[in-house]
Order: sequence, then C-alpha cells, then structure tokens
Amino acid sequence: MVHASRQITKLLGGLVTSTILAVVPATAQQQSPVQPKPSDTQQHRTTPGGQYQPSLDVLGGKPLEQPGAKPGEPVLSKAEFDQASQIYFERCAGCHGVLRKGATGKPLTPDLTKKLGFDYLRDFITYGSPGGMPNWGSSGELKPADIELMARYLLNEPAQPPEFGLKEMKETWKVVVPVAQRPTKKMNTLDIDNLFSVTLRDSGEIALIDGKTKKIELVLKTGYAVHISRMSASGRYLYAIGRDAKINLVDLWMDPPQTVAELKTGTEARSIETSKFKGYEDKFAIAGAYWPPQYVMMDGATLEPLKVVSTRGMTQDTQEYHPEPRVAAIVASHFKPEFVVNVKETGEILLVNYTDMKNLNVTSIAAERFLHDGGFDKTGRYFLVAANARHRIAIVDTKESKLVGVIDSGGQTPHPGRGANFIHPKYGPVWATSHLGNEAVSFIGTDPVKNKQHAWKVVQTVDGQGGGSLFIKTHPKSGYLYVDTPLNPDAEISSSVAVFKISDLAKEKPEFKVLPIGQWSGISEGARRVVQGEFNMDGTEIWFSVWNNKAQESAIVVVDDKTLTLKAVIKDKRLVTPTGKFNVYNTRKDVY
Ligand code: DHE
Repeated sequence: MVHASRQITKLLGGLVTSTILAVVPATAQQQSPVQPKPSDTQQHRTTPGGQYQPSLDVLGGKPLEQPGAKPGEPVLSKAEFDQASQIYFERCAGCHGVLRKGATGKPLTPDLTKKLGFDYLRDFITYGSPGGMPNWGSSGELKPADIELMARYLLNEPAQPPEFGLKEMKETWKVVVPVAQRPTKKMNTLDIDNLFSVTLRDSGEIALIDGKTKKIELVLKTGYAVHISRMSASGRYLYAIGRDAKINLVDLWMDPPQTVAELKTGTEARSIETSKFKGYEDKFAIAGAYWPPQYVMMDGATLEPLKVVSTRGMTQDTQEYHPEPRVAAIVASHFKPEFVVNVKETGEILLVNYTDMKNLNVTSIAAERFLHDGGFDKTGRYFLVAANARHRIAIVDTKESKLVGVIDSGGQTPHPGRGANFIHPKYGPVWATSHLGNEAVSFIGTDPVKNKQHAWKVVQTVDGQGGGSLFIKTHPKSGYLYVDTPLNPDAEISSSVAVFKISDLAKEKPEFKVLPIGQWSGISEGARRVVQGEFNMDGTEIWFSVWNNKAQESAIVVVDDKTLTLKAVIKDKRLVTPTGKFNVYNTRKDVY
C-alpha cells in the first residue's frame, strides 16, 4: 500500500524522557549517557492514530542548505545529508516538526539529542516505543545503515527549508485565461451541481465525474497529490490544492472546464477555501500552508496573492513561541465576511476578516492544540473541529465570534472530516465524529435553543467496526450514518464500511450493518482501502473510493442510500488512487 510507509511517521515519540542526565559532547562513537528503558524498546505495534501523521513529501524532495557541523558533531557528507533530510521530512517531520522543535512528537534539537547520544538514538529509532514511536528498524521500514545515518543527522543542527513569500508566489502565478476572455454564462451541458471532483492522488490529477451518468467527463492535471477541492459560493469555480501547495482554479462554465489560473502558496499545504458571505460570493480564496507556516488570501477569480500572513507565534496554553504552526482546516463563515483558520500547533482558531486586507482584523480564539479537521453544525453557525492528538473537539460560534467550549470527544484521536449532522431520535440535532484510535463514534448535541440540556455534550457514543476511521457521512435526506475505517489493520475492516440506521440510535446498543465495499468493487488485488463517503446532490446515493496503490486497480463504488445495496462501480484506467470526492453542490453549501 503506497501510503502505508508514508503514514508510519511517528518517529521518536516519547524519546526525550525526564531522565536526561549529564551534558556530554556527542560523537557517533561515544557511549550513550542514557539507555532506553527495556519497556521502551520492546517490539510494539504502531496504532492507526500513530501512523496517520503528516509526511512532508514535497519538502523531502527539495534541496536544502546543509548547516556546518560544530566541533564534536558528526560530519555528514552532502550525499548523506540529502538522504537523511529526505527521510526526516517524509517520515519524522510530521511529528517532530520541520525545525525539530517538537509537535505531537518530542523536540529533537541538538541540545537534547546530544544528551541522549548516538546509541540511544539508534536504538530508539530501531525499536520504537509504546508511547507512539514506530519501530523503524525491527519493522524493516528502515535499514540499519539508514538508522545509523539518522542518529548522526539528529546530532547536528536542523536544516531550515526556505521561506516562500509574496515574491516567490508571484513568480509561480499564472492567469491562463484572463477574466475578460472567460464566458459570461455556462457554455457546456454539464450538470455542474451534481459533478464530483475526485482526487487522483498519485497521478497528480483530479477527475470530474457526472453524478448521474457516472461518466468521467474530464481529467485535469493539478499539483502533486491534491488534498481537497472546494467550490466557490456560486459553484462556478473549483479550487484544488496539491500537497505541493499548488492551486488550480478551474472554471466549470467553460466548454470543456479548464484551469484558468495557477499559483503556488508555499512548499507543503493541505487546505483551501473560498469566501461565502453574502456580497462576497466568488470574491476571495484562502489557502493554508504547512510549510512555510502561513495562510494566503487571493483574488477569487485570478488567484492573485493579496495578503500573506505568518502563523508563527505563541501556543494558546503555555504561551511559548512555536516556530512552525501548520495551517489545518479552513472554512468560510456564513455569518460574517470571515475565514475560520485552524492553526494546529498553537491551537488558535483565527477568524480572519477579509473586508480590509491592508488593516487585517483577526479574532484569535484560544482553543486547543493539534487542531486538524472539522465542519459546521446543520445551521452553519457553529464550527466543530478536532484537536486530534488531545482527543478533544473545539466548538466556535461564528456568529458571535467566540469559543463555545472544548470538550472530550468520547474516543481516541477524533477524525471527523467535515463530520455528519442529523436529528438524533433521542437527543435532537447532533454532529458526529468517528475516531482514528478506537471504535468510538460520538454524537455531540448542537442545538442550544430547543435541546439546551444536550447542547455541546457528547450525548452518546456507539461502537463502530474498529479504529482507523477517517471519515463519517450522512445527508439531510438520508436515514443512515456511514463510518469508514481505511486505516484499520484488519483488511476486512479497512475494505468495508459500517452503517448505522439513525432511527435505531435510541436503542441501548445500536447495531450496524457492514457493507463490503471492497468486495463489491470486484477488485481482488491490493489492500482495497475504502475511504471517504460522499453523497450525490439529491442525497440518494453515497460514493466510496476503493483506494489501492498506483500500480493496482482502484474504483469508486456507488451505494443506493435507501436500500444499502450496490448501485454502480466506476472503473477506468484513468482512476488512479482515488481518495477524496467533493460533490459540487454539497461542498459549496456545506451539506454534510
Ligand atoms: Fe487529509 C482533509 C491534513 C492524510 C484525505 N486533511 C484534510 C484537512 C487537513 C488534512 C488539514 C482539512 C482540510 C480543510 O478542511 O480545509 N491529511 C492531512 C494530514 O496532515 C495527513 C494526516 C497526512 C499528510 O501527510 O497529508 C493527511 N488525508 C490524508 C490521507 O492519507 C488521505 C486519506 C488521502 C490523501 O488523499 O492523501 C487524506 N484529507 C483527505 C480528504 C479530506 C482531508 C479526502 C477532505 C475530507 C472531507 O470530506 O472534507
């Protein structure tokens, strides 16, 4: 499975213990002053939550300037440095940070690593720890020579990847079709609102698939491994962002739709959104970056970068400086001309007002660290976001611009995607999340007016198939709640989804039905991970990706929502590694 190794990235979690002893000069040959505890080096299995960490794929492939070795530090040749940097950014930086200052994993700056010494580092990388550090050596993921190299690399100063400001962005900015040359009305016969934009992860493309005929209308070249697609408020424009922070702006009115502008907003990115407040429809776009840590606001029709804002700053709780707080989910407020920007490492939720970019007005809400993904409640007023490594959900009132609260999610490592909204038979309107770390599926009351006693509480948790869930989905017209489990270690579980009947949720132990989506796809090879359900526009069918690696066959399986039976299988040699799917209408209207 292509992404398995990329996601097993939790390196050295729990490495720096409180038992750091003496300061000693470090060389590759010296004896370690501290030895890993036997319990720390025992063979362990990395949890799905531990596996699902960012791999900075693009930074890993970029040339970096090598910091000179200080006296006592092991000297690395240029080739060794380049190889170690690639391993570090692809597998370690997601947890330990680009600058090694720590994130969900411990800091690994030389002042700390030198105290631990070469042997300790080598053994930890080899055996991992039950605290979350993968056993890179004993699992066979890294060879002994790579591990020795990494232990030496960590005794040196970290390399600082380059910044990416307005000047660099402007150098990448291309308006392929100027606004004046674009059509003034829809020129094609496509049913735009029922189109699905499907990420073809490993081919660097998106496919536009008709929601009714299931025909692939178009495959468009994009940046590297598009993460999400979002639509402008009118539905005319589609924005896709690659992991390499390259944005493609597609005009869906053209015949055929085509990329009309491009821009790179950094080196690594995962999020994009467009202005939705009345009077600002289609006007602005915003992209968040993992590296450099910043967000960028752009003209909605041309992608001209207008304002770049760094997210470097203090953590919300301990108020310590963090040099690389990544930008995770971004949504557009329906109540104010604001973007809701979630900053992972500082735990601040920023309400960025886009009416005056020169005198930028940002409301900074101290929420919880490790914000990742989330969505609105059914009224579109409250935004619920997972602070995944803290097992909590932060809730923001976008009308009043304030924090409603931060609550325990009811499970381990919540991962809602955008979540799922429905009327619970006992508790009224709820928003749901599943979890990466265990089988819990939690329902949080979202109606502070008619169901005040249940609002902003986990009113119920039910057991799904197991841990390793990434996305949960329903639709206002559906009577079912679908929970995927693509990262579960059991192949049968990762290739199927659990479905709860919403009207059964009042029962003490609601049962779920398992849909064997991988099997329904008719594909017999590969892991057939089933990921991210997405409804069609009228809420009658739900589409799942059957995600195999690049060399293998993948598919999209369409399920009839009324009967929970197989409706169609979309197979095509162009469907390379399909992952996220974004129905134009549901995405632009925040229907989930
Ligand atoms: Fe995602 C959403 C980050 C791995 C598929 N992913 C998001 C969002 C963030 C994010 C911040 C929310 C965007 C928003 O709402 O503005 N994802 C990350 C990572 O940092 C992580 C853990 C590791 C990495 O290196 O990227 C990661 N994500 C994955 C995958 O491996 C997935 C399954 C396949 C892939 O294509 O890479 C994946 N992420 C998705 C999808 C969404 C998403 C499909 C949008 C879901 C939705 O319904 O809105």
